[in-house]
Amino acid sequence: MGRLVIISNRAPSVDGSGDSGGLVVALKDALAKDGGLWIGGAPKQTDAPSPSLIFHHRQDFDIGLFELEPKLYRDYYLGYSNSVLWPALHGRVDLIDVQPCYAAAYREVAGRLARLIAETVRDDDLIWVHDYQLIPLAHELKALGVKSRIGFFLHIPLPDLQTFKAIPDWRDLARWLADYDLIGFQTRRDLGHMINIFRHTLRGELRSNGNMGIAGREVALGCFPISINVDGFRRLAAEGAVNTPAPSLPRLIGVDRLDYSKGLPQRLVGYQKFLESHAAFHGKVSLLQIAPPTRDDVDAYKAIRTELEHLAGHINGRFGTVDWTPVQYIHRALPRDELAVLFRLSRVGLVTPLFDGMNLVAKEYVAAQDAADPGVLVLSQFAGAAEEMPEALIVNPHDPQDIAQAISTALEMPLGERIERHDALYSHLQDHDVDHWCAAFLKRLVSVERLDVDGVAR
Ligand code: GDG
Repeated sequence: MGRLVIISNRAPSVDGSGDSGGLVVALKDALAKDGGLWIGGAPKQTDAPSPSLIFHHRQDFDIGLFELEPKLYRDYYLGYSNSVLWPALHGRVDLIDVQPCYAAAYREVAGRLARLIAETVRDDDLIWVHDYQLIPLAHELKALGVKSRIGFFLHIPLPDLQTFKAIPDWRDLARWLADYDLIGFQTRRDLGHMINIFRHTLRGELRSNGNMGIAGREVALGCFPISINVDGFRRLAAEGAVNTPAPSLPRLIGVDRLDYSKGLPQRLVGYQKFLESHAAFHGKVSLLQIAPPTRDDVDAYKAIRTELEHLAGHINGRFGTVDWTPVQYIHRALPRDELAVLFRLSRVGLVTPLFDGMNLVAKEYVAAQDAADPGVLVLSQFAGAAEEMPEALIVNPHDPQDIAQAISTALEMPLGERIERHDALYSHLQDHDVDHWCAAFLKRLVSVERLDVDGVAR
């Protein structure tokens, strides 16, 4: 077996700084094993992009950076990826902004990237492509004669067939997906949607091994819920909390990129409902919402920021007193270690997206808790994490009454029940951490039998 080659829209930092969260932590060990390579976009785009990958050697793995012209990058990333695919795949077809130059840029980037990758990969390398920005890559690589096994993991949700068909290029997207050897999803929900889309669009047939027969070949599908470094995050929280005073009031916490999929206005409306119906809690609880900016060049993101700031101001104006601010809102990213401590010292974690592939904050909140006096997780039924975390208080994020009720249940939950729920959540997480996720995907990719529909090995 050759190297593991990871491909994503953004490459990790060349010097290893900023490796503390997310994918890099998840994949580092697997990459370090056999001299792995990570190919991803350079942090800055340039008017004179390099015609080849720019290689950097890190101690743990190699990095190959690709550069794009700023206009092409905008149309591919802010345009097609985040103004067409992101809203559509999150079920927000009302927010899709279709411009012909966006789709052209998306294909152009995949085509160019494939040519760069084809120059460097060998047949026995294992290629793992990440996320919606790069769906056409396997198609482009195969057209160039690349023989490596290619897997794809979708970090965000795949919606149902009707919603999927709102994307003008939905047939192409389905075909491009079918060119992978293995497609991984966060949830059974998304996997079911893929099966349905393949059946309808490409006459896919589900086989007894769970793979689909499509256009003369077999595509493997699987559900691989992503996770976090559970032990590492628990330690970060526990060690940081030693020298941090507990907040003066029981705290509710929310931590989300400021994105319309995260249900932030709905969460604040739910909190407002709670305050309306629970006067006894006035002055006795506070909500800390951390919502760092993201993609703020896209109009829909400007709108959600205005809406959230308006609501936070409204709640504070309506309920606040000289001594009490019901909502603390921070529109900035905080360091990861500070977040871990804030999670640990918050009585309730509010994770209420309208639609989310997984939602790592839900897992981080649970991992950060003090097992002897844990807080309570309130979790949207539409977060992928809900499939694995039934011991959370599961809510409908569209129903403010439901959120209000869950907040009050969480705040009043007896210690015994909090411990019981937390124990169950934590022990599941311990057995399903990020290493488990990575190993499960790669094991499946390596073992995919590459058969054509007649059962003949390719
Ligand atoms: C996509 C999918 C899927 C947030 N604010 C700060 C900060 N964060 C960190 C969180 C968490 C991460 O960012 C966010 O991860 P999520 O999973 O919650 O959401 P997305 O960014 O939308 O990620 C999602 C994920 O991919 C992985 O597959 O779960 O469904 O949408 O780790 O803690 N980190 C720091 N400061 C902040 O202010 N340091």
